[in-house]
Amino acid sequence: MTNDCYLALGSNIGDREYYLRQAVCKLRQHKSLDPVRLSSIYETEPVGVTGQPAFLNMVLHLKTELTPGKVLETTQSIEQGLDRVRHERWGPRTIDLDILLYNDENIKMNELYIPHPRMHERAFVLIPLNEIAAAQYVSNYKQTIQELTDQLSGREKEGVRLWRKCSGRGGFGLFEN
Ligand code: A4P
Ligand code: MG
Repeated sequence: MTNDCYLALGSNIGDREYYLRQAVCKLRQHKSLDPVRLSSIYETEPVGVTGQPAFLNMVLHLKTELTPGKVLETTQSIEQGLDRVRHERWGPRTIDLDILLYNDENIKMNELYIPHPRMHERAFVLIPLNEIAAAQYVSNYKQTIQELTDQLSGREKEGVRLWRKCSGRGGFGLFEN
């Protein structure tokens, strides 16, 4: 499969690890998606709407033949299948699947912005992404993921704590059904 795509996964309701695991399983089962690398799982303080439970966040690198629009359709249908109910923006959720990067393309469609518009300032995205894609250059920001991560403040980094180490191909063992 020819295109490189990075997804961010987040959960802060119910059995958070279960929802992450289910989402990874469903992505692996899709015939046009080939997940190749996982980050570790991090526990993170909520950003945006505070006063909600802590999140588990991770990042996944996958290869795909799907267009970005089709990847979004797929991730949204996986969210629906995992009890995702949309109440308030940035509010609590069983599972959130965001597309971070698709190759090094800049995409601005009605319902789809890639790179994800807030990824460059979010420790809960950059720290896991830096674990698996530090050297990845993002033209939109004219910087690598490592450089973006280095610009996070100490306070932002403190809000992101390693929760379970499971990066690399071997990490998929944790996500078998
Ligand atoms: N959309 C546009 N671009 C994209 C993209 N690149 N990937 C559209 C996915 N979706 C994209 O998303 C709203 C709309 O964004 C969709 O209809 C889609 O067409 P949503 O998932 O329904 O709602 P949301 O997740 O509440 O909004 P959004 O904008 O994705 O929120 P964020 O910015 O992802 O923030 N704190 C911690 N610690 N960890 C988190 O994971 N997540 C959020 C959500 C806030 N605070 C958090 C975390
Ligand atoms: Mg989202």
